[in-house]
Amino acid sequence: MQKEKWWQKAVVYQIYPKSFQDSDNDGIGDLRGIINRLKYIKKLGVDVIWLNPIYKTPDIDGGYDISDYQDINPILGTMSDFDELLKKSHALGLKIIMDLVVNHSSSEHEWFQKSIATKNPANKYRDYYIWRDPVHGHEPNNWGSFFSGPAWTLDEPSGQYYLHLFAKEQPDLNWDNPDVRNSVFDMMNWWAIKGIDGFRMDVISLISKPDGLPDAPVEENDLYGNPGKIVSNGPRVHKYLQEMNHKVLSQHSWMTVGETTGMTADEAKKYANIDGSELDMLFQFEHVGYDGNANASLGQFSGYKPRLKDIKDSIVKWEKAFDGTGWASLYWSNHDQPRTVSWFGDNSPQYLNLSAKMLAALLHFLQGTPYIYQGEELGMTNNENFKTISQYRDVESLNLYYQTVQQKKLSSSKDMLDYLRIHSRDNARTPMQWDTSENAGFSKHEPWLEVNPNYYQLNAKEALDNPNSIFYFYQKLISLRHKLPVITDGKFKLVKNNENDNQIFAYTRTNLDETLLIIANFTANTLERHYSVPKNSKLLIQNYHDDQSTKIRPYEVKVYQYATNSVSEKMS
Ligand code: TEU
Repeated sequence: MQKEKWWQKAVVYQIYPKSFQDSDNDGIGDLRGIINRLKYIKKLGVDVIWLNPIYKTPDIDGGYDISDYQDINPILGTMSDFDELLKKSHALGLKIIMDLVVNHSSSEHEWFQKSIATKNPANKYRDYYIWRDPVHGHEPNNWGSFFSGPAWTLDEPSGQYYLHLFAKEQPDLNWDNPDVRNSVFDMMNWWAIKGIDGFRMDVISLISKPDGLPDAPVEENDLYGNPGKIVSNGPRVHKYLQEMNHKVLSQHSWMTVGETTGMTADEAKKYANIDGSELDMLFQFEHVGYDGNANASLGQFSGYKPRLKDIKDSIVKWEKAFDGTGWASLYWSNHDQPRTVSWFGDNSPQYLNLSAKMLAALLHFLQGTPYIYQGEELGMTNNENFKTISQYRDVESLNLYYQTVQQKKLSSSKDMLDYLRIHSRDNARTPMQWDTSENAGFSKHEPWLEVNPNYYQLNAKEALDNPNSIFYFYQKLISLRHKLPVITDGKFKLVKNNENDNQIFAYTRTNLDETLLIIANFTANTLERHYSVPKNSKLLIQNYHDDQSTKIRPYEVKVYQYATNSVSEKMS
């Protein structure tokens, strides 16, 4: 058994700074806004804050297009604001991890500006990015960008194309160039000296492109090949991450989490191996990617609720995959996903509180490090008031809308708006709802993205005044994780015969001393189930006020705790 690492007991709170709290009333959240809300975060009880990118950026993609990795976006504040945020967080016992976005930079980054200036081989920056000659007068291969259109843009003066897996303003860095790697590692060490506590690494599974950049498979109805299929887990990705580990990560007691698309369990174990040779853990997307596949050509944008069976199979698969060999990140949502309670739960007034708590408990008793996305602790929902395309700001949603409408993939643009209302990334990015004052207490200025009108009922002030709130439920889950070793080290097991239950998720966590039995109803129906619970067991946490034993009410979750050796005296 390896020695426990600090991040194995930690809970992370994710902040999307533009939407958290505006301190200077320009309509955009900022670092001083976060400083002003540290007490709130501390009250929730989390250990770590993950900040989405706060660096200098033209902000084409929510700051995931960085023009200076060692400077702060002036709209969010200054470097001295950042230093103060770090110092004040540390004083409260909160660690800070930053976003590391190095698969690509912004096209306004000095490296790219020098790269595009001339193709003369004496220009060392040309090779910082991925440039290729046209093939038969066209793009070098058939890859499409994840944000619609081709993944190549022609630079007319030099006659070459550069690669961008995301927007054309996000050129991909050439990780095969050792100068690029060393520049990135130096930059990471510069942040280490500042005293940060780790990095979340954006699309890190995409950094090593396949040799020869071959064409990618084209899905039905698509104009371009999907590079996701062949770029993820490229030939040298582990070599580069081991080099990063050697030159940077191993020198610090950080936590690192890789965002990895296109992940398999075998690959994942290489990235997040417990031997510490690469990263500590990773985000994989399987459990958030189910949607009933109503319209395959729209991929993630089809709007059908996921089935519990799929989610369960995926969670079980990943818990087992990492058991004793790696470590999982546990999350329902982030800045790219719909709101947890709207997608996985039921955001009707009747069931919002119950289903948000059920989802919280189900996730927080799993093995791994849980992440809470800002506002999830309040049960913030998708914005059902998004009705026209002009209300959206997200580049992915806008590009998809215009491409779909242009290509007439859907019968009407209204269908696309329906899809966006369910799945657009802007659902997660609406401003944090603090109280019932103007703009939910987020800003006195009109916010950069409109506030969800449900803030009158759903806000932090209301939650803090209500002992039955979702906020206090999360607070309790976090404190249980800190107190009970079984939540960190217990073996995960699905309850017998639960595999095919499409309504209830029931599992146990067991260590030598104690066992937890988690029973969660994913439906709005009252169900009858018989689980064996030892006589002397205690109800550790629940979202109803009493226990009706075999009756499991709508979205009910209950967690029993008992001594592991009492299992033998079980009664039905
Ligand atoms: O997201 C990577 C990623 O896989 C996205 O394409 C994701 O699948 C999609 O946004 C879901 O709707 C990361 C960041 O989290 C995202 O915000 C950035 O836009 C992207 O990388 C590019 O840096």
